[in-house]
Amino acid sequence: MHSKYFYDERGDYIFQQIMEMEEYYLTKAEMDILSKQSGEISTVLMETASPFDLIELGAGDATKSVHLLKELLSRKADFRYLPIDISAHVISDLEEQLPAKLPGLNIIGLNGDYLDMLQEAAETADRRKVILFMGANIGNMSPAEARQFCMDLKAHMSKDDILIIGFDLKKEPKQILAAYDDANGITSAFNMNLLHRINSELDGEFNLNNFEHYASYDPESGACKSYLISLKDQVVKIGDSASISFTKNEHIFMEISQKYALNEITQLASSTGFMLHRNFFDQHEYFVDSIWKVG
Ligand code: AVJ
Repeated sequence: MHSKYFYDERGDYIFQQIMEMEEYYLTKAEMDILSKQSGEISTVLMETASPFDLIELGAGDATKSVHLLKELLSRKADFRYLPIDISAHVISDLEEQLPAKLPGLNIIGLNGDYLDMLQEAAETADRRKVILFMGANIGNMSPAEARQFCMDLKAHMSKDDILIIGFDLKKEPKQILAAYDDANGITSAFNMNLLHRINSELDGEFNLNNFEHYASYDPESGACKSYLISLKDQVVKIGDSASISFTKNEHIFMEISQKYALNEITQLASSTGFMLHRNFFDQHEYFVDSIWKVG
């Protein structure tokens, strides 16, 4: 299942609720980094004096990047902000709301897939690029997919370009699991929304009561995975011609949220052609925003 299918309007809304959950430490941790260390991050971005495009992959509501944008504006950095998001309304909201919050911000929103839009952004300008890929969005890829994605990013980058990439770190397994198996069932609703989407957009007949959310975390591989488990033998029609049969306890794999150890991040950078320049941690060291440079 490609993670982009989670984020229709309802999915965006449920994800907002996830970010506000007590158990979901990731957003708070990255907010801690951006709110306290945007000054130092800006210094790194401005070490080269030339103008740049700040391209954010999966910008969402940009509540974290706002701190960095503020800092760059106050330092009179010469840059444009190009948020990329798969949700059209996310992009139109940003274009509407950010300039009011951040006077002087030059913003050009791009709605679409990361790499397509990155290509488009690269074609419109020959300025150096700073790419933000935060929020542990890379966690939705398997380690092999993440490696391929970093190589694809690298192929779109040139000398003096910078990548800032957010990883959720391996930590106490119970803490990780709780973030994806919350007491109020919000993560369950996030997953169920995909069945709901199939029902409404593809004329499916999933009965959501016949499935149950199940999350697992494997401290060895760092893979946190979520599934929907069929509660009985059932056949689900989708549209006029398709049907899927499930046996009792059969699983649907929904999502991976991969966790990384620091040495795995260093290894990922170097094996995909980057140089790890600096790591920024939150106060608990739950999360890292890692700055990678192109040779
Ligand atoms: C948006 C990929 C960072 O994996 O933590 C949260 C998505 N899914 N709870 C994550 C998600 C279920 C989230 N990312």
